[in-house]
Amino acid sequence: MKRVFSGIQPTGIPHLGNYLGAIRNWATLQADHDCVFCLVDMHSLTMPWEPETLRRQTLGSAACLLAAGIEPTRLYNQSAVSAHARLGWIFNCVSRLGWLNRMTQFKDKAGKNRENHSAGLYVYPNLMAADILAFHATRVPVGDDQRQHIELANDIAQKFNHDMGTDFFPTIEAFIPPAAARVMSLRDGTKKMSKSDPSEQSRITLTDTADDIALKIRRAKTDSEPLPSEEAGLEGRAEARNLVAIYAAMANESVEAVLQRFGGEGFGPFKTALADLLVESLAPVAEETRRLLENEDHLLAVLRQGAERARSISEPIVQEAERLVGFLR
Ligand code: AQP
Repeated sequence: MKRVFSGIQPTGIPHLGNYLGAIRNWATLQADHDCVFCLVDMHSLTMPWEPETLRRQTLGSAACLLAAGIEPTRLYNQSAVSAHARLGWIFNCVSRLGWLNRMTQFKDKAGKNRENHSAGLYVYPNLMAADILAFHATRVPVGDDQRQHIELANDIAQKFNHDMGTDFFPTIEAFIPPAAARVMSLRDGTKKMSKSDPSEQSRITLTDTADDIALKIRRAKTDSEPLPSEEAGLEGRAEARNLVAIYAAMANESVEAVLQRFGGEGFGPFKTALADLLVESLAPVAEETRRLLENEDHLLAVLRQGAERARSISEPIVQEAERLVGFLR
């Protein structure tokens, strides 16, 4: 059985992009993969953070994932398992500055004011490689935005193997869902939907009520043209494309099929149908999340149990990596 590793930053409540790009696939993969799912709280320190908010959001994210169908024993938070930090440091020393300089996510997140960002943001992809390889995971379900980081993780694994004269680390395969691989902001179809976008209206979260969802979809930016009947008609219409792609992904239909149904109409009826579809799938997740959040002790116990399992898998792997680099035990 192939091992899957995937993580999500507890930098906010998971949103529709996280759901379609990651969480929904995680839930499906559990049936026939050995899955390890991680709340990557160490990655959350790469951008400015507030301790109490991080604590609250880690619990909130745990509740959302469990409500979305993640099995409790497969979930834990990264900082509770030391294998991540230990292998992350080794990879900091294997990875090359030239490789990190090419990472577009660093450029996007750091913007023009690079000198002021944390060193953690810069070496984030090295820790992500360690997250995966500490478990010898070979399949990593991620959104399209993470493709470059997976390629870097493979470069690190190969260089480690080459330098240490071993074939210890396996090759990782990014598992990118074809539909809605990148969900865009509801306010700007050229920006990805993100937890850190200051506008609440830019994203649908997994704790939104049915009313929140309906309102956000009603207010979602569109243009004044009717929907086209063919995919080519979405060219240059980023917001329309995004909403149609979301509908297609949620309904498990092709974009063409959605346009055949709604093409030629204005956005009104389409938005109503999209809101209904989203409410039907996401409102029960939000309700279950709220229920789980009422019992913080239970959530903490679930994470502790998940961390124990994660330790039992990663500890022998990271100890072997430490032996290979020449550390004494
Ligand atoms: N908009 C998106 N569309 C599709 N997939 C997405 N993912 C994130 N945003 C989208 C996928 O969700 C998983 C977890 O992502 P993450 O939270 O660890 O990091 P991120 O990509 O940095 O997500 P955000 O929302 O943009 O967080 P902030 O604002 O904190 O940086 C990943 O598999 C990712 O591909």
